[in-house]
Amino acid sequence: MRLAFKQVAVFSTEFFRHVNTDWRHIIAHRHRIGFIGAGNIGGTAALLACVEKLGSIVLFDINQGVAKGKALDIAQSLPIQNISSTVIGTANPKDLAGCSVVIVTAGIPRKAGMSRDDLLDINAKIMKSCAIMVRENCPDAFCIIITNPLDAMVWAFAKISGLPAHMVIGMAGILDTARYRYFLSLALKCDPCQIQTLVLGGHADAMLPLPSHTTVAGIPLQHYIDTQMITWPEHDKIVNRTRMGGGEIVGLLENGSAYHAPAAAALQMARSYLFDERKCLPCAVYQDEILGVRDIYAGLSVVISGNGARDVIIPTLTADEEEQLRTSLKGVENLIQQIKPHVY
Ligand code: A3D
Repeated sequence: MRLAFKQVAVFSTEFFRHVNTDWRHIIAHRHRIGFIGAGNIGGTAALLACVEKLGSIVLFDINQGVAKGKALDIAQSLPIQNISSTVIGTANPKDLAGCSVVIVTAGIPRKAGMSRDDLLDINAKIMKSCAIMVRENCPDAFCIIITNPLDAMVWAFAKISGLPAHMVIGMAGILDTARYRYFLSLALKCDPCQIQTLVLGGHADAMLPLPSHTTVAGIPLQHYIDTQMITWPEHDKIVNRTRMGGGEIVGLLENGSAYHAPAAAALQMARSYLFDERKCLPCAVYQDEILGVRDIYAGLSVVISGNGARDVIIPTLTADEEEQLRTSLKGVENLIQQIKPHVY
Protein backbone atom coordinates (compact mmCIF):
# COMPACT_ATOMS: atom_id res chain seq x y z
CA MET A 1 0.00 0.00 0.00
CA ARG A 2 2.80 2.38 1.00
CA LEU A 3 4.63 1.44 -2.20
CA ALA A 4 1.56 2.22 -4.30
CA PHE A 5 1.24 5.66 -2.68
CA LYS A 6 4.91 6.31 -3.33
CA GLN A 7 4.51 5.30 -6.96
CA VAL A 8 1.56 7.64 -7.41
CA ALA A 9 3.53 10.46 -5.80
CA VAL A 10 6.49 9.85 -8.11
CA PHE A 11 4.20 9.61 -11.11
CA SER A 12 2.48 12.94 -10.25
CA THR A 13 5.80 14.71 -9.82
CA GLU A 14 7.05 13.36 -13.14
CA PHE A 15 3.76 14.20 -14.81
CA PHE A 16 3.81 17.82 -13.70
CA ARG A 17 7.49 18.15 -14.55
CA HIS A 18 6.93 17.16 -18.18
CA VAL A 19 3.42 18.25 -18.90
CA ASN A 20 3.27 21.14 -21.35
CA THR A 21 0.62 23.29 -19.79
CA ASP A 22 -0.14 26.91 -19.05
CA TRP A 23 1.16 27.27 -15.46
CA ARG A 24 -1.01 30.33 -14.92
CA HIS A 25 -4.07 28.14 -15.37
CA ILE A 26 -2.93 25.82 -12.59
CA ILE A 27 -2.76 28.66 -10.08
CA ALA A 28 -5.82 30.47 -11.47
CA HIS A 29 -7.84 29.98 -8.33
CA ARG A 30 -5.13 30.83 -5.83
CA HIS A 31 -5.42 34.57 -6.35
CA ARG A 32 -8.42 36.70 -5.64
CA ILE A 33 -8.43 39.93 -7.65
CA GLY A 34 -10.65 42.75 -6.42
CA PHE A 35 -12.00 45.58 -8.53
CA ILE A 36 -13.43 48.55 -6.66
CA GLY A 37 -15.59 50.29 -9.24
CA ALA A 38 -17.36 48.13 -11.80
CA GLY A 39 -17.77 50.85 -14.43
CA ASN A 40 -16.10 51.05 -17.82
CA ILE A 41 -12.52 50.42 -16.68
CA GLY A 42 -13.40 48.06 -13.81
CA GLY A 43 -15.67 45.88 -15.96
CA THR A 44 -13.22 45.78 -18.86
CA ALA A 45 -10.26 44.99 -16.60
CA ALA A 46 -12.24 42.24 -14.83
CA LEU A 47 -12.98 40.53 -18.15
CA LEU A 48 -9.32 40.83 -19.20
CA ALA A 49 -8.23 39.35 -15.86
CA CYS A 50 -10.48 36.33 -16.51
CA VAL A 51 -9.19 35.94 -20.05
CA GLU A 52 -5.62 36.07 -18.73
CA LYS A 53 -6.55 33.55 -16.00
CA LEU A 54 -5.14 35.76 -13.24
CA GLY A 55 -7.47 34.43 -10.56
CA SER A 56 -11.02 34.62 -9.25
CA ILE A 57 -12.66 38.01 -9.60
CA VAL A 58 -14.53 40.18 -7.08
CA LEU A 59 -16.29 43.08 -8.77
CA PHE A 60 -17.33 45.62 -6.13
CA ASP A 61 -19.39 48.74 -6.79
CA ILE A 62 -21.49 51.04 -4.65
CA ASN A 63 -24.14 50.40 -7.30
CA GLN A 64 -24.92 46.76 -6.54
CA GLY A 65 -26.91 46.23 -9.76
CA VAL A 66 -23.96 47.29 -11.93
CA ALA A 67 -21.56 45.03 -10.02
CA LYS A 68 -23.84 42.01 -10.08
CA GLY A 69 -25.00 42.57 -13.65
CA LYS A 70 -21.47 42.91 -15.06
CA ALA A 71 -20.23 39.94 -13.03
CA LEU A 72 -23.06 37.76 -14.41
CA ASP A 73 -22.39 38.94 -17.96
CA ILE A 74 -18.65 38.21 -17.65
CA ALA A 75 -19.28 34.84 -15.96
CA GLN A 76 -21.63 33.84 -18.78
CA SER A 77 -18.97 34.71 -21.38
CA LEU A 78 -16.43 32.33 -19.78
CA PRO A 79 -17.80 28.96 -20.97
CA ILE A 80 -17.89 30.35 -24.51
CA GLN A 81 -14.22 31.28 -24.15
CA ASN A 82 -13.38 27.97 -22.45
CA ILE A 83 -12.19 29.75 -19.30
CA SER A 84 -12.67 28.23 -15.85
CA SER A 85 -12.89 31.01 -13.33
CA THR A 86 -15.28 32.58 -10.86
CA VAL A 87 -16.62 36.13 -10.90
CA ILE A 88 -18.81 37.66 -8.22
CA GLY A 89 -20.47 41.07 -8.21
CA THR A 90 -21.06 42.69 -4.85
CA ALA A 91 -21.72 45.83 -2.86
CA ASN A 92 -20.48 44.18 0.33
CA PRO A 93 -16.90 45.28 1.18
CA LYS A 94 -16.37 42.06 3.19
CA ASP A 95 -16.22 40.17 -0.12
CA LEU A 96 -12.88 41.87 -0.76
CA ALA A 97 -11.32 39.79 2.05
CA GLY A 98 -8.39 37.72 0.81
CA CYS A 99 -7.71 39.75 -2.34
CA SER A 100 -4.03 39.70 -3.39
CA VAL A 101 -4.52 42.60 -5.78
CA VAL A 102 -7.09 45.39 -5.71
CA ILE A 103 -7.63 47.67 -8.70
CA VAL A 104 -9.43 50.90 -7.77
CA THR A 105 -11.44 52.65 -10.48
CA ALA A 106 -14.27 53.96 -8.30
CA GLY A 107 -15.03 57.57 -9.12
CA ILE A 108 -16.36 59.97 -11.64
CA PRO A 109 -14.71 60.21 -15.08
CA ARG A 110 -14.43 63.61 -16.73
CA LYS A 111 -16.80 64.87 -19.36
CA ALA A 112 -15.90 66.94 -22.44
CA GLY A 113 -14.50 70.33 -21.39
CA MET A 114 -13.45 69.14 -17.91
CA SER A 115 -9.87 68.75 -16.73
CA ARG A 116 -8.85 65.81 -14.54
CA ASP A 117 -8.29 68.25 -11.68
CA ASP A 118 -11.98 69.24 -11.74
CA LEU A 119 -12.69 65.78 -10.29
CA LEU A 120 -10.56 66.29 -7.19
CA ASP A 121 -13.17 67.03 -4.52
CA ILE A 122 -15.78 64.50 -5.55
CA ASN A 123 -13.30 61.67 -6.17
CA ALA A 124 -11.35 62.41 -2.98
CA LYS A 125 -14.43 61.46 -0.93
CA ILE A 126 -14.83 58.25 -2.92
CA MET A 127 -11.12 57.45 -2.53
CA LYS A 128 -11.42 57.81 1.22
CA SER A 129 -14.17 55.18 1.38
CA CYS A 130 -12.16 52.84 -0.89
CA ALA A 131 -9.01 53.18 1.24
CA ILE A 132 -10.96 52.40 4.41
CA MET A 133 -12.58 49.35 2.76
CA VAL A 134 -9.17 47.99 1.77
CA ARG A 135 -7.66 48.71 5.19
CA GLU A 136 -10.49 46.83 6.89
CA ASN A 137 -10.87 43.91 4.51
CA CYS A 138 -7.67 43.18 2.58
CA PRO A 139 -4.75 45.16 4.06
CA ASP A 140 -2.18 42.84 2.44
CA ALA A 141 -3.33 43.58 -1.12
CA PHE A 142 -1.18 45.20 -3.79
CA CYS A 143 -3.31 48.21 -4.74
CA ILE A 144 -3.38 49.80 -8.19
CA ILE A 145 -5.22 53.12 -8.29
CA ILE A 146 -6.68 54.52 -11.52
CA THR A 147 -9.15 57.18 -10.38
CA ASN A 148 -8.36 60.76 -11.46
CA PRO A 149 -6.72 63.14 -10.74
CA LEU A 150 -4.40 60.20 -10.47
CA ASP A 151 -1.31 61.22 -8.52
CA ALA A 152 -3.27 63.02 -5.79
CA MET A 153 -5.71 60.09 -5.51
CA VAL A 154 -2.91 57.55 -5.03
CA TRP A 155 -1.32 59.78 -2.41
CA ALA A 156 -4.62 60.08 -0.54
CA PHE A 157 -5.35 56.34 -0.80
CA ALA A 158 -1.90 55.48 0.60
CA LYS A 159 -2.20 57.92 3.51
CA ILE A 160 -5.76 56.92 4.48
CA SER A 161 -5.29 53.16 4.07
CA GLY A 162 -1.98 53.20 5.96
CA LEU A 163 -0.66 50.49 3.60
CA PRO A 164 3.10 50.52 2.95
CA ALA A 165 4.00 52.86 0.07
CA HIS A 166 5.45 50.01 -2.04
CA MET A 167 2.04 48.28 -1.98
CA VAL A 168 0.12 51.29 -3.34
CA ILE A 169 0.80 52.45 -6.87
CA GLY A 170 -0.95 54.45 -9.58
CA MET A 171 -1.63 53.55 -13.20
CA ALA A 172 -1.00 56.34 -15.71
CA GLY A 173 2.53 56.23 -17.12
CA ILE A 174 2.00 52.96 -19.00
CA LEU A 175 -1.07 54.46 -20.66
CA ASP A 176 0.64 57.78 -21.50
CA THR A 177 3.67 55.88 -22.82
CA ALA A 178 1.43 53.64 -24.94
CA ARG A 179 -0.18 56.75 -26.45
CA TYR A 180 3.25 58.23 -27.25
CA ARG A 181 4.34 54.89 -28.78
CA TYR A 182 1.17 54.64 -30.85
CA PHE A 183 1.35 58.19 -32.25
CA LEU A 184 5.06 57.77 -33.03
CA SER A 185 4.33 54.51 -34.83
CA LEU A 186 1.79 56.27 -37.06
CA ALA A 187 4.42 58.85 -38.05
CA LEU A 188 7.19 56.30 -38.56
CA LYS A 189 4.87 53.73 -40.16
CA CYS A 190 6.14 50.99 -37.87
CA ASP A 191 4.79 48.54 -35.31
CA PRO A 192 4.27 50.38 -31.98
CA CYS A 193 5.51 47.24 -30.21
CA GLN A 194 8.98 48.03 -31.62
CA ILE A 195 9.04 51.41 -29.87
CA GLN A 196 10.59 51.55 -26.40
CA THR A 197 10.21 54.79 -24.51
CA LEU A 198 8.75 56.31 -21.37
CA VAL A 199 6.64 59.19 -20.15
CA LEU A 200 7.41 60.54 -16.67
CA GLY A 201 5.83 63.08 -14.33
CA GLY A 202 2.28 63.70 -13.20
CA HIS A 203 -0.73 62.40 -15.16
CA ALA A 204 -1.61 65.85 -16.48
CA ASP A 205 -0.89 68.08 -19.46
CA ALA A 206 2.64 68.76 -18.11
CA MET A 207 3.61 65.07 -18.35
CA LEU A 208 7.04 64.44 -19.85
CA PRO A 209 7.48 62.13 -22.89
CA LEU A 210 11.20 61.46 -23.28
CA PRO A 211 12.50 61.44 -26.89
CA SER A 212 16.04 61.19 -25.50
CA HIS A 213 15.11 57.73 -24.12
CA THR A 214 13.20 56.53 -27.18
CA THR A 215 14.35 53.74 -29.47
CA VAL A 216 12.63 52.22 -32.49
CA ALA A 217 13.75 48.64 -33.18
CA GLY A 218 16.67 49.30 -30.85
CA ILE A 219 17.81 52.40 -32.79
CA PRO A 220 17.66 55.82 -31.05
CA LEU A 221 14.95 58.22 -32.24
CA GLN A 222 17.69 60.70 -33.17
CA HIS A 223 18.63 58.41 -36.10
CA TYR A 224 15.11 58.73 -37.53
CA ILE A 225 15.36 62.51 -37.16
CA ASP A 226 18.81 62.57 -38.81
CA THR A 227 17.53 60.48 -41.73
CA GLN A 228 14.45 62.74 -41.99
CA MET A 229 11.92 59.98 -41.39
CA ILE A 230 10.43 62.39 -38.87
CA THR A 231 11.22 66.05 -38.07
CA TRP A 232 11.37 67.66 -34.63
CA PRO A 233 8.26 69.80 -35.34
CA GLU A 234 6.35 66.59 -36.26
CA HIS A 235 7.67 64.97 -33.11
CA ASP A 236 6.57 67.98 -31.00
CA LYS A 237 3.04 67.60 -32.36
CA ILE A 238 3.11 63.96 -31.24
CA VAL A 239 4.22 65.00 -27.77
CA ASN A 240 1.37 67.47 -27.64
CA ARG A 241 -1.17 64.88 -28.85
CA THR A 242 0.15 62.44 -26.21
CA ARG A 243 -0.33 65.04 -23.48
CA MET A 244 -3.89 65.68 -24.67
CA GLY A 245 -4.52 61.98 -25.46
CA GLY A 246 -7.08 61.46 -22.69
CA GLY A 247 -8.98 64.62 -23.63
CA GLU A 248 -9.09 63.60 -27.30
CA ILE A 249 -10.93 60.40 -26.36
CA VAL A 250 -13.23 62.22 -23.90
CA GLY A 251 -14.14 64.62 -26.74
CA LEU A 252 -14.93 61.75 -29.11
CA LEU A 253 -16.89 59.62 -26.64
CA GLU A 254 -18.75 62.69 -25.33
CA ASN A 255 -19.85 60.71 -22.27
CA GLY A 256 -16.98 59.06 -20.42
CA SER A 257 -13.26 58.58 -20.84
CA ALA A 258 -10.82 55.96 -22.16
CA TYR A 259 -11.16 52.49 -20.70
CA HIS A 260 -9.67 49.74 -22.90
CA ALA A 261 -6.07 50.98 -22.70
CA PRO A 262 -6.29 51.93 -18.98
CA ALA A 263 -7.63 48.44 -18.18
CA ALA A 264 -4.84 46.75 -20.17
CA ALA A 265 -2.22 48.92 -18.43
CA ALA A 266 -3.51 48.07 -14.94
CA LEU A 267 -3.39 44.38 -15.75
CA GLN A 268 0.22 44.62 -16.90
CA MET A 269 1.03 45.99 -13.44
CA ALA A 270 -1.04 43.29 -11.68
CA ARG A 271 0.67 40.51 -13.67
CA SER A 272 4.12 41.83 -12.81
CA TYR A 273 3.22 41.65 -9.10
CA LEU A 274 1.34 38.33 -9.16
CA PHE A 275 3.96 36.49 -11.23
CA ASP A 276 7.03 38.31 -9.87
CA GLU A 277 7.85 39.40 -13.43
CA ARG A 278 10.08 42.30 -12.28
CA LYS A 279 8.88 44.50 -15.14
CA CYS A 280 10.20 48.06 -15.04
CA LEU A 281 7.16 50.24 -15.78
CA PRO A 282 6.31 53.95 -15.58
CA CYS A 283 3.83 54.22 -12.70
CA ALA A 284 2.86 56.71 -10.00
CA VAL A 285 5.17 55.75 -7.11
CA TYR A 286 5.96 57.27 -3.75
CA GLN A 287 9.06 59.39 -3.23
CA ASP A 288 10.14 60.97 0.08
CA GLU A 289 11.87 63.63 -1.97
CA ILE A 290 12.56 64.21 -5.64
CA LEU A 291 13.87 67.38 -7.34
CA GLY A 292 13.10 69.41 -4.24
CA VAL A 293 9.49 68.16 -3.92
CA ARG A 294 8.76 66.15 -0.77
CA ASP A 295 6.23 63.44 0.12
CA ILE A 296 4.83 62.90 -3.35
CA TYR A 297 3.38 60.24 -5.66
CA ALA A 298 4.32 60.83 -9.31
CA GLY A 299 5.13 58.99 -12.51
CA LEU A 300 8.58 57.37 -12.48
CA SER A 301 10.00 54.06 -13.71
CA VAL A 302 9.70 51.37 -11.07
CA VAL A 303 10.33 47.65 -10.91
CA ILE A 304 7.20 45.72 -9.90
CA SER A 305 7.99 42.33 -8.35
CA GLY A 306 6.26 39.96 -5.97
CA ASN A 307 7.47 42.29 -3.19
CA GLY A 308 5.60 45.27 -4.61
CA ALA A 309 6.91 48.40 -6.28
CA ARG A 310 10.24 49.08 -4.62
CA ASP A 311 13.08 49.93 -6.99
CA VAL A 312 12.60 53.32 -8.67
CA ILE A 313 14.89 53.95 -11.63
CA ILE A 314 15.35 57.58 -12.59
CA PRO A 315 16.97 57.90 -16.03
CA THR A 316 19.65 60.51 -16.71
CA LEU A 317 17.85 63.64 -17.88
CA THR A 318 19.05 66.69 -19.77
CA ALA A 319 18.86 70.00 -17.88
CA ASP A 320 15.77 70.93 -19.91
CA GLU A 321 14.03 67.58 -19.19
CA GLU A 322 14.85 67.90 -15.50
CA GLU A 323 13.28 71.35 -15.43
CA GLN A 324 10.15 70.04 -17.19
CA LEU A 325 9.92 67.14 -14.73
CA ARG A 326 10.24 69.58 -11.82
CA THR A 327 7.39 71.69 -13.27
CA SER A 328 5.23 68.58 -13.61
CA LEU A 329 6.01 67.50 -10.03
CA LYS A 330 5.15 70.99 -8.75
CA GLY A 331 1.73 70.61 -10.39
CA VAL A 332 1.22 67.31 -8.53
CA GLU A 333 2.41 68.90 -5.27
CA ASN A 334 -0.23 71.57 -5.73
CA LEU A 335 -2.99 68.96 -6.16
CA ILE A 336 -1.76 67.07 -3.10
CA GLN A 337 -2.06 70.29 -1.07
CA GLN A 338 -5.68 70.59 -2.25
CA ILE A 339 -6.54 67.00 -1.31
CA LYS A 340 -5.01 67.18 2.19
CA PRO A 341 -8.21 68.48 3.89
CA HIS A 342 -9.94 65.27 2.74
CA VAL A 343 -7.23 63.13 4.30
CA TYR A 344 -6.42 64.76 7.66
P1 A3D B 1 -17.23 54.82 -14.73
O1 A3D B 1 -17.54 53.96 -15.91
O2 A3D B 1 -18.15 55.92 -14.41
O3 A3D B 1 -17.11 53.85 -13.46
C1 A3D B 1 -16.90 54.33 -12.16
C2 A3D B 1 -17.64 53.41 -11.22
O4 A3D B 1 -17.31 53.78 -9.88
C3 A3D B 1 -19.18 53.49 -11.33
O5 A3D B 1 -19.70 52.21 -11.64
C4 A3D B 1 -19.62 53.98 -9.95
O6 A3D B 1 -20.84 53.41 -9.51
C5 A3D B 1 -18.45 53.50 -9.10
N1 A3D B 1 -18.36 54.17 -7.79
C6 A3D B 1 -18.58 55.48 -7.51
N2 A3D B 1 -18.40 55.67 -6.19
C7 A3D B 1 -18.04 54.49 -5.65
C8 A3D B 1 -17.69 54.06 -4.35
N3 A3D B 1 -17.69 54.91 -3.30
N4 A3D B 1 -17.36 52.76 -4.16
C9 A3D B 1 -17.37 51.90 -5.19
N5 A3D B 1 -17.69 52.24 -6.45
C10 A3D B 1 -18.02 53.53 -6.68
O7 A3D B 1 -15.75 55.42 -14.86
P2 A3D B 1 -14.48 54.77 -15.58
O8 A3D B 1 -14.38 53.34 -15.19
O9 A3D B 1 -14.47 55.14 -17.02
O10 A3D B 1 -13.30 55.64 -14.90
C11 A3D B 1 -13.02 55.50 -13.53
C12 A3D B 1 -12.00 56.52 -13.06
O11 A3D B 1 -10.76 56.31 -13.76
C13 A3D B 1 -12.37 57.97 -13.35
O12 A3D B 1 -12.01 58.78 -12.25
C14 A3D B 1 -11.52 58.34 -14.56
O13 A3D B 1 -11.25 59.72 -14.65
C15 A3D B 1 -10.29 57.55 -14.26
N6 A3D B 1 -9.39 57.31 -15.41
C16 A3D B 1 -8.07 57.36 -15.17
C17 A3D B 1 -7.17 57.15 -16.20
C18 A3D B 1 -5.70 57.20 -15.93
O14 A3D B 1 -4.90 57.02 -16.83
C19 A3D B 1 -5.23 57.48 -14.60
C20 A3D B 1 -7.64 56.88 -17.50
C21 A3D B 1 -9.00 56.83 -17.70
C22 A3D B 1 -9.88 57.05 -16.65
